[in-house]
Amino acid sequence: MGDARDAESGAEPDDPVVDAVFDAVAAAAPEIRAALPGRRVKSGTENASGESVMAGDLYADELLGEAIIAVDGVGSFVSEERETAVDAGGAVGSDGAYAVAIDPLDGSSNLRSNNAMGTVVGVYDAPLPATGRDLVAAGYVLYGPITTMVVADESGVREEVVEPGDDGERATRTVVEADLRLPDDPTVYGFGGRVPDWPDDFTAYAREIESELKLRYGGAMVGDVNQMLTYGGVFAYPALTDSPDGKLRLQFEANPIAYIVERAGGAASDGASDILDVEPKGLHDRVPLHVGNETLIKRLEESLDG
Ligand code: AHM
Ligand code: MG
Repeated sequence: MGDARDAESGAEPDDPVVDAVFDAVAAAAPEIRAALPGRRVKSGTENASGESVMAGDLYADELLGEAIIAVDGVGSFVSEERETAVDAGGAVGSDGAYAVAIDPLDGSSNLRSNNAMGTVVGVYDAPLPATGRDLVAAGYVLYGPITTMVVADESGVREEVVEPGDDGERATRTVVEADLRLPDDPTVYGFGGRVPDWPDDFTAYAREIESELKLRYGGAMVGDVNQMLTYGGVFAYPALTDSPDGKLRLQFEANPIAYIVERAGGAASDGASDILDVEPKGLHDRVPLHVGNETLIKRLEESLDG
C-alpha cells in the first residue's frame, strides 16, 4: 500500500511508525463507513466531556483503538471517548515511542441527518496531555461522498483517496494531492455555536467576515475545515459567553487540525496565541479554535484584543 502511494506521489518515505499509524487508520476507514448505517442511535453512555456517545462513536473508537495500539512504536493511545490513556507497551518520548490521540467520529451528531463526519488523528512524541509542538504528524479522514485522508508531517500535507480493498484485502491509499496548500484568496467561512452565545468581539469579527466570504457550515469540524483548506477562508468554534473554552478538545481536535492547517500555510489561534503553544492542564481540555488564512487569523486576534 505504501509503495503504491510513494510511486504515485514521488514523496520521500515517511517515519515508519507514523506511516503504520495512518495505514491502520486507512484500513479501518472503509469498515467504519460500512458500519454506520446501523449505528445512527445513541449508545446510552456519556464520554469524558459529558456528551452523549452515539453507537457509531463507540464502534469507531473500538476499531481504531485496537488497530492503533497494535502498531509497533505506539506507546500510548487515547481517544475523546475514553477517560484515560491506554498503555500500548512503550515509554512515550524516551525510547522513541509515540502517543496517539484520536477523535474517532468527529461530528457524529451528523449521523442522524446523514451529513459529513470524520476521524481526527494526532501523533505526539510526548506523553499526553501535550502541546501541539509535540506533534510529529496529524491527519484526518473525511467520510464524504468520497473517503479521503489528509496527512500532515514535517514535509508537508497530502490528500489521499481511501478505498476498500478487494476480497478481504486491506484498503488502498492513493495520493491525489501531494502538496496541499491553502489557497491565497479566501472564499469560505464557517463558525460554530449559536450567534447569541458569541462574545461581542467575536460577533463584530464575524459581521465583517460574512460580508466578505461565503458561509459553508456543516456541523462537522473535519468537513468544515476540509472546505476551508480547499477554497481558503476561516473556520472557528469560538469561545462562547457561557463556555469560554468553546467546545472543541485540544488534544483530539484543535492541536491536530492546527498542525495540519499550519503545515498547509495557514494559521491557528485560540484567540490570543498559536494553538500549538497552548499548555494543556488535562486530557479533555477544551479550547477556542480559529484556523484559516494568516491574514484572517491575524484580524481575528486583533478583533479579540480590542
Ligand atoms: P464531536 O466530536 O462530539 O462530534 O463534537 C465536535 C463537533 C465538531 O465536529 C463541530 O465543529 C462541532 O461539534 C459542532 O457543534 P454544534 O453541533 O454545537 O454546532
Ligand atoms: Mg469531534
